[in-house]
Amino acid sequence: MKLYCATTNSGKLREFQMALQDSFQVESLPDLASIPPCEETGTTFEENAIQKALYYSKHCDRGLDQESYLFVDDSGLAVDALGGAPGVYSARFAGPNATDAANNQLLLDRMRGVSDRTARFVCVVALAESGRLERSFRAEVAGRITTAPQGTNGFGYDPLFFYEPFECTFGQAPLNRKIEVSHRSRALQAMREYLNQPRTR
Ligand code: ITT
Repeated sequence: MKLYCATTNSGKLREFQMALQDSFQVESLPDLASIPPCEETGTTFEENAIQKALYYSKHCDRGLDQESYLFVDDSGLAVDALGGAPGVYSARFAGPNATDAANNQLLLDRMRGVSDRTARFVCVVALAESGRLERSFRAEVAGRITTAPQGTNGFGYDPLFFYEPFECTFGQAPLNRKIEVSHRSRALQAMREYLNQPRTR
């Protein structure tokens, strides 16, 4: 089965393709660059994921394969000592169009002197077809925030996210190891199991 995805984040796209490569052909929605970006006005990952999935899947019925779903992910970092921030604002923590480096620096500034450094990455994957929501899938992975960036793998907050079982940050772990345990791959695994079940459409 072919699955279309819609994301403007190349780090996510790489992980989608890696995590699903054994089961599905994952392709970026054709003409994504010409579609105005979806506004994300929700206050939860679920709301934003569903908003994006419904928006982009409406563009999916123009000449694409009949039996194709589109999925998106809305994800972010929730830091306990910051009351769950940056949360749904993770991509724009340091302002609209903020770079990963600026977001990471702001997070380090906010966490200076804070002893409780527990955090989690959260991902909600929403699956839709022609403007109709099929289902959404949520997953998390727990870690803690370092006091300086470590590693250059991955994207976003990966260099600041220490994952105890690996004894290193996601920025230091090879991508294939992150993909075994991450919030994104767990949510995608739930979607894979759902799509592999017999169902009526
Ligand atoms: P799309 O909406 O186009 O998919 P986006 O980057 O704006 O791209 P989100 O609104 O879901 O996506 O924001 C996700 C942000 O959360 C992302 O930019 C990172 O800052 C952070 N994030 C999510 N997953 C991450 C991961 O696996 N590693 C590091 N940072 C992550």
